[in-house]
Amino acid sequence: MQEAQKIQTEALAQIEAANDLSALENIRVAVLGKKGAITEGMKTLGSLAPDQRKEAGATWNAVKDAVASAIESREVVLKRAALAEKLKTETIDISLPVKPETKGAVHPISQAMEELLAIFSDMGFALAEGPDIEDDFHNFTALNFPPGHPAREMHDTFYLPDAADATKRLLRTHTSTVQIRAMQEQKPPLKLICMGRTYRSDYDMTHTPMFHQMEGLVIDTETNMGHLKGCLMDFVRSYFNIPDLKVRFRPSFFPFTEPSAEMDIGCSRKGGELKLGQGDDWLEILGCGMVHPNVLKNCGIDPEKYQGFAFGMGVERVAMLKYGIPDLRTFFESDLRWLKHYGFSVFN
Ligand code: 2NM
Repeated sequence: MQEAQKIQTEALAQIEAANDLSALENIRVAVLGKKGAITEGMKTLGSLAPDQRKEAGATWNAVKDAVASAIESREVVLKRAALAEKLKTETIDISLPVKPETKGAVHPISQAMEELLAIFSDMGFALAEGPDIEDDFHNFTALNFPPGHPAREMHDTFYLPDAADATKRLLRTHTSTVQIRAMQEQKPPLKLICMGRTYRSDYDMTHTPMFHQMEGLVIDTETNMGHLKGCLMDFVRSYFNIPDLKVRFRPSFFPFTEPSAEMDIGCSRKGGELKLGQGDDWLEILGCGMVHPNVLKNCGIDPEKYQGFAFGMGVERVAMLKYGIPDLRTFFESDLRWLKHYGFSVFN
């Protein structure tokens, strides 16, 4: 059995000295491979007497395990070093000046969010911000999605590994999480908007796994559906630059508002061409409603004293309508020719 010990000692020394993954692989083949030293050693077990075989078998197995685990640990170290080396050579100095031939432009999403912010700022709304990585409470529970409610599944949520304290973490499926945080942290009256990235596991002609939302929230003692209608009518007329744009409200459902509605704007689809502010057809533009008393309660606001309205829209959708961009997925292809065509000047 000195043979087995000798092989182990030598192999462990070689493994420790291996400087790259291919050297390590050569050692593995030489020791554990089909014709490797340990494999050959184990083949001799058959010729031993039964009592000797038991003891020798245990020794060879222990040697085999020790060598295999040493190779595994060395492999982790070498892989980490190889990655660190790769990262060192692949760094990009983002402080370098851009190449003159890759002149950029303001992305239509950024442009649309700037325009939305300007309009709502003028109306007295403040901008609120919050994290993209959220927890189940802020994304669902506080918004009156009961546990096990099918709407939770409908959102095609991207879940992350649970936090250390076992809270369920996820990528926010809507920006309402920001408004929940604002209601928890601030005292009414509130008048704020939020906008940013949202995530749902969905990909087809009209859905991308990441998209942008803009939402608004107004809370005060007397706030009612009339305020909601006036505010949103002013908004679409200003955003689309059509002073007499017609709107209509249709009943809808969201867990976090009651009553809930969808707002349409007047349009024409004559000859297959969409024209806003003309004809007598309708186009859905946003969702809205009076904040559900449960939502207020969940955020520490007394629904007997306060009430409010909220609304939300897809930034890609309103950008496509305003700028005439036909295909949603092109927003995320990083195609410079597309950006040159649909992008905006920084100085505009
Ligand atoms: C929508 C439609 C209706 C909404 C509700 C809230 C909150 F947090 F106050 F409850 N934020 N946003 C809301 C209401 C969003 O998007 C289609």
